[in-house]
Amino acid sequence: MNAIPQAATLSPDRAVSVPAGKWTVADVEALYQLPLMDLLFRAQQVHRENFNANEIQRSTLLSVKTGGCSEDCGYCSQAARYSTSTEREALMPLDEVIAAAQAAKDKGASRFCMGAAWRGPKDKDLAKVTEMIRTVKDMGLQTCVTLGMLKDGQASELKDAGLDYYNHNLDTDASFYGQVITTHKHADRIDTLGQVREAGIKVCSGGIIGMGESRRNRAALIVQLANLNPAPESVPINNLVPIPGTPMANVSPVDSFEFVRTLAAARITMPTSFVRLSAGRQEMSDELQALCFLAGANSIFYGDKLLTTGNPEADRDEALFEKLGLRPI
Ligand code: SAM
Ligand code: DTB
Ligand code: SF4
Repeated sequence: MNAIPQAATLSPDRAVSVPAGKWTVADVEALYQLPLMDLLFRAQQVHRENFNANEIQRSTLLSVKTGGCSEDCGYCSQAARYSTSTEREALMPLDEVIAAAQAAKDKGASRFCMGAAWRGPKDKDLAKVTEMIRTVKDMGLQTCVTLGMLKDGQASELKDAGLDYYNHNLDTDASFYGQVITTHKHADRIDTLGQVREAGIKVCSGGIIGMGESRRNRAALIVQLANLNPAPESVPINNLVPIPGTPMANVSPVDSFEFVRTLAAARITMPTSFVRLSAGRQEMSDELQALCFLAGANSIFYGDKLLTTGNPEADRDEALFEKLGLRPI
């Protein structure tokens, strides 16, 4: 009988500890190839060395500027060029943001994340967003915004307003990026992440699984995230929510176990990061979500809406946490 089997191509010392910036696609493909039970065991080991495995972080999302986006991201309901059911709206007034943040706080969220459907913020828009950040921060919530690509100086304005996290996803492997998005480049995303880091803001960056990418592309995305030095503090892994009217409306869904393996690979390669089980949770059973937590996911989006699509009701999450003995942090 095997003791703890190793994947043939992953030497035990690399599996235990790889210095920051040093993961290879072969390493991560080898993780994917492990028998599921071994992969989950290893993910749990890493998770428990760095976190309390029964605790989970909760962020609530609010779309403060919906629709009408200039970009062509093939998955997105908010791209102006696709005929989706999402209508273009103006930037939300501050009082509505405050009401939503208060409701999120009352429900127990620790972080409030405000999203805008922009290629990047114009300076006059950024002034309004910094006012939102200051107000939400004063309410005692951690703050996060996702506004697209930043220009020189904008990250420090966000930092001055008290921003804790900036979300900017790499979304997919650099070599697959051009098949999903043509209006900006993977390198532009890396550049914005560099500006965020430089300004002293924590990085939230992850991707989407199930866009027709290969396992190698998934492994490469994980490597590109893990090799950011330092790795993002928060890593949202989204399962594609297919949006009618977008080019990805009819992509075949990824196998659930492949999604679980992706979370485990993120956990092992980014041991001290919060890995967030993000979009796609509404379509998942309680049992599949439990498997995702077992693979090392320790954060969720909390509240009945993501940006334009649905998310499980807070009551369903509470009931699931109760059944699993998970405690919010
Ligand atoms: N416009 C900004 C940007 O692109 O960074 C911020 C908002 S954008 C909607 C934030 C992220 O939402 C995307 O990077 C993508 O990872 C995720 N997302 C958007 N539509 C999605 C979908 N249909 N399924 C899963 N994730 C999605
Ligand atoms: C992230 O990685 N996922 C969130 C948040 N960051 C901004 C957005 C998910 C959007 C899902 C599709 C929608 O609701 O429009
Ligand atoms: Fe615009 Fe962001 Fe949607 Fe791309 S993902 S179309 S940049 S809102």
